Amino acid sequence: MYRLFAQKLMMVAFLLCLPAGMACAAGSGHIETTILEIRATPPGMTATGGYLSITNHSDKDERLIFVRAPFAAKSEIHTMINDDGVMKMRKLTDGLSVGAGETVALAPGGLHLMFMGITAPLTPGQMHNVTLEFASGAILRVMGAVKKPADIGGAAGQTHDHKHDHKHDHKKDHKHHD
Ligand SMILES: [Cu+2]
Repeated sequence: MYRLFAQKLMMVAFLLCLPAGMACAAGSGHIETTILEIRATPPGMTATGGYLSITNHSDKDERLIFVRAPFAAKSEIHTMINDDGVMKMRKLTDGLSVGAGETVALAPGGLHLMFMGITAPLTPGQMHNVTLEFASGAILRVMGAVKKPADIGGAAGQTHDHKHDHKHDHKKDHKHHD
């Protein structure tokens, strides 16, 4: 009887964690994110990028170590490096550091979540939950909105001048190979 009650309590605790951008681990709530923007994919394209900002409100350094998306076989954290004048994507094998009190922005042309092994096209307007796991044990379920490439980052006050650069970067992203 008591055990059943405890299970119910845990269920309630779990359900309370569901709203997007709320951290779920015991004693956390220290991580906040913007809505995740996922780049739409045309049919046949199996990899795409996701962008959001992550803020660590605590006084301890935090690290994003794992990403899970229901629509992708594999999700990674990538950065862009300049390799002799050629921009290339690199997996962050040790995760993404978010220092105490810091905000890290993932945006086209730089840091991004890389979703691979996508079997069905992601079309603008779709919403998908994506799970972010941090080194402290904090687990965050964020709401991901699929958007056209031109619409990504629009809320951040991008100008028309930047659009050219973004398209350029997207092409590079598409060349992603394992
Ligand atoms: Cu990538």
